[in-house]
Amino acid sequence: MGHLGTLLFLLGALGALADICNIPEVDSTLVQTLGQHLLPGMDQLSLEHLNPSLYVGLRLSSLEAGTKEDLYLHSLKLSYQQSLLGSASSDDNSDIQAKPSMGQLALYLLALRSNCEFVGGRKGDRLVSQLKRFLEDEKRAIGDHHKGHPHTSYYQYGLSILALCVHQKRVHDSVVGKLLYAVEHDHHPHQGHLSVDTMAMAGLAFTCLKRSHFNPDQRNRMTLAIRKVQEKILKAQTPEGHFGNVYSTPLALQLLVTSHMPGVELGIACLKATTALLASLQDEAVQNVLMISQLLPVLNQRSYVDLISPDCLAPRVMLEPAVETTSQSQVPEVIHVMLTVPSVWPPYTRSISVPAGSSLEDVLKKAQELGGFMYGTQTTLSGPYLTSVMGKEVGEREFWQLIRAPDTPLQQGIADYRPQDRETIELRLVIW
Ligand code: B12
Repeated sequence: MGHLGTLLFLLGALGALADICNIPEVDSTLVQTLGQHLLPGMDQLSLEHLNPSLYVGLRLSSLEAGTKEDLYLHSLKLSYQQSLLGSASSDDNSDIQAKPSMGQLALYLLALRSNCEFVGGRKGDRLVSQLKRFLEDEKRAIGDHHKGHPHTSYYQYGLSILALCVHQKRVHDSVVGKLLYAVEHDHHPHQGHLSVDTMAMAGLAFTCLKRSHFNPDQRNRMTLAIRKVQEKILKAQTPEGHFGNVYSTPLALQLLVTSHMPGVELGIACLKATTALLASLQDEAVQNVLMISQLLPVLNQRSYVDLISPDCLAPRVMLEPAVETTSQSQVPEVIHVMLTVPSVWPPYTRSISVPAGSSLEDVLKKAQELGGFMYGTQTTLSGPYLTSVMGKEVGEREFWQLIRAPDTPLQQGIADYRPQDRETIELRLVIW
């Protein structure tokens, strides 16, 4: 009987280990290398290039960038306050600089919180009111019967609730209710699916609300919604181990580390995901600053929910600039990429020659130089976003999808994706 007791105790302990998501300690050199990708971006201090997500990622990581980091936060404060609260004259049409979106304002609030600041004072209160107004507008766009869509996305909707929550600002049950409904009815035939990233963000928002004891009347619904999000993320695990794809895995892990799932082997799924993630990092698949900013907290066993009470005194290691390596200059090999745009009239197809290692953006630039092709981009936190092709600007809920022929959507944007020789890239106008 004694032996059985010990056995049961051991099994219980193993079970407990298995239903929580532990991220193993990661090689510090790898973390340094990732962090180094953030440094050049930290010298770009104009509103268009400032990236609050970068600051949040760094503060929740095991790395620090010393005075650079302080200057960055200072610039964020100046630019965001000025553009969002600026004088009335900056509201007229002469103001060419776009105002930060709802999601960018939310990320700015997360950045403040990651420096252990609570948004406050007259200016802070106005920012909070703005974010609440944004959410109210989105709630109206979704509509009483949930037939509409937010102007931005459910991702930004969840992010905004999360940002208000970590600042201990409450939102009305009806606002939270829209996100709950979206998660609960994810298989709704007319609404499409929420991506793993969006689900994870919603789960992080609900987790924050629950931990803060906000919206008590919706507590049970939130518990069930978190469970649904966890299940959906686990179901999306690929044979290699990623949740969704390599780029949604960081947020998915952020959500899973905040929770446990009785009766489910969460520990194993997380271990598999971390192993897959580390393999992708070795292959240098994650170079995008925004992606690194979502990943660094996970590698430090942190998530955005930790911003409820961030630890600003936790020791962090100084980020050292990368050592420049001089590569032998060789005449680069030329590759040929077929660029095709069937969704315009007349359809466009042309083989474009570029040096090997060029990005898709280089291919588009070259095609434009050659004539007969035109494109336009918008700067976003993820990099240049393709907004127009052959003069066709995207309408509401449309986007120019990047596809590797015949039908594989790219998992990177035009600046990061590097086509192979003889590859065909299609730009396809689709509804999302
Ligand atoms: C919502 C969303 C979309 C929406 C954006 C429209 C909208 N009104 O929101 C749609 C469905 C259209 C979309 C399209 C694409 N997306 Co997307 N998207 C997201 C998501 C879920 C949230 C983005 C967001 O709102 N961020 C918060 C706000 C505050 O930041 P922002 O910079 O202001 O947001 C804008 C940009 O993110 C931009 N955007 C959206 N996706 C992408 C992708 C790239 C590469 C760029 C440069 C910009 C961009 O749209 C946002 C709204 O304006 C992220 C998930 C994530 N983990 O970040 C994926 C994500 C950024 N997208 C991704 C990808 C790959 C794409 C596509 C390239 C897919 C494709 N094969 O065509 C295209 C972009 C093509 C193009 N035209 O340049 C990847 C990027 C991975 C990477 N390596 O960087 C992510 C991380 C999803 C994933 N896990 O794979 N996306």
